[in-house]
Amino acid sequence: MRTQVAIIGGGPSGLLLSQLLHIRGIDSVVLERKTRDYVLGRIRAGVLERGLVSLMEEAGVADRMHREGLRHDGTLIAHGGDMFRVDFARTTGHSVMVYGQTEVTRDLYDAREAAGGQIVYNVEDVVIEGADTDTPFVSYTADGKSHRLACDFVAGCDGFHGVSRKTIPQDLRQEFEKVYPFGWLGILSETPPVNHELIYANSERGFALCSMRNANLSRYYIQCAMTDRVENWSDDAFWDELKRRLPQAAVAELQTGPSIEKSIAPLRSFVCEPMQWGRLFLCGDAAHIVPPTGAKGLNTAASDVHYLYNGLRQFYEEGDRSGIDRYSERALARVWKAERFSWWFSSLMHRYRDQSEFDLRMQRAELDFLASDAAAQAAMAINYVGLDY
Ligand code: FAS
Ligand code: PHB
Repeated sequence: MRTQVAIIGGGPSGLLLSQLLHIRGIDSVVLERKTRDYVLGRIRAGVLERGLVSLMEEAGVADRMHREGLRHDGTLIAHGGDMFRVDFARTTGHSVMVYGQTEVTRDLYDAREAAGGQIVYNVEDVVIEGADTDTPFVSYTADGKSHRLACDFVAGCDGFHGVSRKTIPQDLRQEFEKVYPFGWLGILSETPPVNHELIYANSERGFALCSMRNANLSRYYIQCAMTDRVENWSDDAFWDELKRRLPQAAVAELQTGPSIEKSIAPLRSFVCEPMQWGRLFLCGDAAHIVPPTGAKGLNTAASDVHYLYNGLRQFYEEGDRSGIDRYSERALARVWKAERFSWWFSSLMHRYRDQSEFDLRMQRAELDFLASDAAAQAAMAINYVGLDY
């Protein structure tokens, strides 16, 4: 079998790239380890930057997002029992779109399958060969048979635990990592959101986040120990702890109910440099990870896809290699800014066991500065709605 671009991974990165390439008549094959339903069953991101909204429009998959997504012009930040609002629209002229990653991925799967896109599910034993030559290929097993997919380029969109990053020789890779000493316990409940916008809370008991998917589907998180286990948390225990971490004005509006999903996610910052090797290009979680505090994981995957898609488009349409030759340099310039914002916002909003009294005073001073200074809020807002590509 042969294609122009072999895409490893059928998550949002791989599917968005495949759909954008399809729109420009560039052929790709997506190799996905799991089934479509398994991928759609993972509850992940909830907030889309303006750049990802535009890419969904460019990919022709934005109709349902615009119908069902929620435009948010700001967010609330709670600390010390009080709350203040950061107004994205007034300070940046932009908003964010609240529309779950599950729905983004579903729209992309539907579009690829409607267009007859080639997606191979349940692949195993994926090996990327000859990435540093002009004739790369991908070998894999599917339905018990061995396959060989010849291609011009390979897009490694297979997430943090995939094979693509490890295909780059270790002596050519530099990896940067920070593991946070806590995790996020998240639940999904069929209840009305506590507020029409998100609430990020820094309380003396730890971080909490009130988010949503739609008018009757809420997503809540509380900071938990990295050794914590989801079976240690009954629904009642979760709701009681969430209430302890929110201001009374929010608690008064909170509607609780049974969880329909409950999971703990570890938090880490991670970047692999470079994000390309020969004709292999890493996109999304295959190359970088952020703590979800700043809602940058999915959105930084999208900016990678923007740079790679345009580089490949220029190569095929104009014979211009500059976009693909500079992919890693261009993607990393924005990746590191997203890493910084995610690290800054995580450091601001979480409580660390080893924080000294001085550290706590610094955190409170930073929150007071953000609460009271328009320039500080504008700096947060432009990072939150998404920096330019
Ligand atoms: P993904 O991991 O989504 O997709 C990679 C795909 O590759 C998967 O479908 C996998 O099955 C497949 N794959 C892996 N190895 C393979 C192989 N060898 N062969 C073929 N296929 C292979 N981001 C936010 O912005 N907000 C959040 O709240 C948030 N919460 C998160 C919670 C969790 C538990 C996790 C893990 C991540 C969270 N993220 C969040 C980040 C998340 O949204 C990612 O940024 C996003 O899924 C990145 O998309 P992809 O790069 O496509 O990677
Ligand atoms: C979510 O809705 O899952 C979500 C929203 C904002 C974040 C993280 C997660 O910063």
